[in-house]
Amino acid sequence: MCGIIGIVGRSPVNQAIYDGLTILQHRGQDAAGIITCEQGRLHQRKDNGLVKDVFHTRHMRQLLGNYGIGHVRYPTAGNASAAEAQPFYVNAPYGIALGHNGNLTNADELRKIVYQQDLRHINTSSDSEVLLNVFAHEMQRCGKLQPDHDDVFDAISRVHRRIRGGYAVIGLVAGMGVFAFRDPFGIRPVCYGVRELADGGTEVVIASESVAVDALGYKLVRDLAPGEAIFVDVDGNVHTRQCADNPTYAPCIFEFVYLARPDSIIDEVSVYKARMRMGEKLAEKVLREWPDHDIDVIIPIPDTSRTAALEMAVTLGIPYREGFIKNRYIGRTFIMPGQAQRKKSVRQKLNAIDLEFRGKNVLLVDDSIVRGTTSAEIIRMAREAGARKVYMASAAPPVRHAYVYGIDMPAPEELIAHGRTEEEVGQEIGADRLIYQDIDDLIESVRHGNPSLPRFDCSCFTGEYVTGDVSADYLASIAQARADTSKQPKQDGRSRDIVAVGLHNSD
Ligand code: PIN
Repeated sequence: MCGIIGIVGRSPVNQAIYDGLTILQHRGQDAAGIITCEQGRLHQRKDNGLVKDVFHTRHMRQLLGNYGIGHVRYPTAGNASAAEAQPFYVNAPYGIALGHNGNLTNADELRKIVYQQDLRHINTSSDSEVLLNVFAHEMQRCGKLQPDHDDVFDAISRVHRRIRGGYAVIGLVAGMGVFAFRDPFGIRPVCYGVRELADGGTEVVIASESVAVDALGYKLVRDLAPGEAIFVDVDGNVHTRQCADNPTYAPCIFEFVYLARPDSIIDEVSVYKARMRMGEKLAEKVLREWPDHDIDVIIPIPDTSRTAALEMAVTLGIPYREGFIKNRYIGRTFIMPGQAQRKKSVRQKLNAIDLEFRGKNVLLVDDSIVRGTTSAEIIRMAREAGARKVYMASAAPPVRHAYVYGIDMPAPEELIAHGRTEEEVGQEIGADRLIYQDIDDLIESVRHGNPSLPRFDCSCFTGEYVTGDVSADYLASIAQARADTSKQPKQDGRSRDIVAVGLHNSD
């Protein structure tokens, strides 16, 4: 999962892109990058690290220009070196920069074609660099010295025909403007907003989530439709066009479960409200299947699950208590390598308030159970704090399958629910009872906000892949790639020489 942003302003955009990336930081804490354009010249800064650590004053001073794009990365494919921080850049044709959120399921095949037929060199193992070169090749085919937005849209239409997967792309053509497009299933989110200036000018922002649009002081216009593209020229004129052959909505439901910020609205559904409904549905399931329950108190496992847990408590008429306090200075546990480290970090991250547990039957609520390591450790902590019985509820159904559209989900063998029944998972994590959300209830929780959404990508729960091209061979190859990567020592990623070819990368 990654975050993307692009801004066409009437004054320097470096600070606004930086602020936007900080707002989108939850979508990726691994690397960050910005490319701006000033009088046809591109300026770039990218590196591994959080936004606040990648951009120093000296970098910001060099990111000149009134339009630009930015990216925060959470690694999904390839390795995690600084050379693979995004956006990527090619100097032919025109000077194009591009970053994306998602994953291309035919990246390996494309990589070969880009090399053998398009005669282009790919310098990293990132599928974003492949995507950039596919786009650049398709732009080259228009053959004009000064392309216009129709040429960009024609190129994007051809790109859609060549690439597969889930992707939300942000890009920039030097001297022309900023463009973005969304995969034909709308798996990954992207929206845009505008701001009218007092002098009559318009500024435009395109971002992964509406929270960035709001917080930067823009008015949300709408989400891009599946397969749709937007082009904003340097004067702030907005052009849009449907560029996919058979677009159909199937947004990723995991955005609503956990990935997106609750204050975002995706595809016209409030993430916050969707999480509230997940809590309500889960409570209804408890009442239906366990009417004589003996739950004394509902305790969320912070942060994401709070919204659902509170709504569960309200629906069940049971007290809600913040029994775990989170150290806000520690990052997300699943970005730390190794099970032992993950276990230890749970205790560094969360501490129990014993009084809220002592002698009580507690229902702990989490947004999802993935590896189950955190759940098992937290259940132990609840018992140590004196709980009589510890029940567990997950606002999402069992995660049993690989995720191929751009979330760094563990391989199936590492998923606690893979090959296990719900009861077995409950035993494995040490819960006295485990309640999972039903898939239909999860879908209904989200769809309620926008009944026109025909379906969702629920692949990690169901094993059904909406793009229809995910074969058993592909799943085996990504599992193998994951296993190989985990054997390699993590690069320190300081090989910045290859990121700066033909472009000013400030150090
Ligand atoms: C944590 C959100 N959420 C907690 C992410 C843990 C699965 N985990 C997914 C539960 S927070 S595990 O809100 O960002 O703090 O099942 O893999 O152990």
